[in-house]
Amino acid sequence: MGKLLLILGSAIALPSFAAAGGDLDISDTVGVSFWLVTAGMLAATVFFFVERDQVSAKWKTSLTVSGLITGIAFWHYLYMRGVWIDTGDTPTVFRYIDWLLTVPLQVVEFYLILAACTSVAASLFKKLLAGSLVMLGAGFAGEAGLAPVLPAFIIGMAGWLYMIYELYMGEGKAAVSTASPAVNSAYNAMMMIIVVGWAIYPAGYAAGYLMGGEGVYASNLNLIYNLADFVNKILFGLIIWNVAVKESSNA
Ligand SMILES: *C/C=C(C)/C=C/C=C(C)/C=C/C1=C(C)CCCC1(C)C
Repeated sequence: MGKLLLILGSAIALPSFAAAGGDLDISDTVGVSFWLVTAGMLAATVFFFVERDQVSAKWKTSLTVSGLITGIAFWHYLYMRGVWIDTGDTPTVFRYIDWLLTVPLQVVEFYLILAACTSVAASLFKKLLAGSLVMLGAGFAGEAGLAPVLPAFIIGMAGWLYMIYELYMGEGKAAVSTASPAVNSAYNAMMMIIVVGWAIYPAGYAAGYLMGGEGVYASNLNLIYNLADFVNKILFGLIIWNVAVKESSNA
């Protein structure tokens, strides 16, 4: 374990030097937020992997997935903050590559929470995955200038709302009705994340692209996306960790 972390640490240290450009300006709020979230992602990654030892077997995979999510995000944040600080541009492609990897992993996480208590059909996983790909594909098309921003937004929203529908009304709801209180609190946390936490992303898109005129409000966009990543990757992982520790000490 110790060796593993050392290897991981040295591998990820490389781009942190490569990506660091000029100094961070104190008035660059967005740059500061990139920096804070980068550090938070690293800390969270180490934390989730180390804490695997504290929880019972069925929760270990959840913590592994949480650590992978923050680890992948850490890697991308090293580059994204470099792009922002050096050029002031929005790192759209890095951002979406990160989401393309981490959003399906969050869907895996949702699925694992449900699977911890009951047998959930694999079809639920496929539906959630499909919804998330529509959401991200449309969002990317809008942000990269491949499609007009408003229609892309509406299609992306439809993908997201479909996922909420499946979890609330569809198979997800049925799956938790007989679960333990701890699994229920993990399920409720998960619903909070996908409904409230994820809502920060379309709010960021709207504040960036839908404020009228041709302008793109890059500061709004990046600041809100960074906040959203902090909430959805780090806080969500901590909620799962908390439930896992409680469940494990009761067992
Ligand atoms: C770790 C990264 C996560 C959890 C990213 C989540 C991203 C979203 C929930 C994005 C949602 C969007 C819409 C609902 C509408 C179209 C624009 C998006 C892609 C920002």
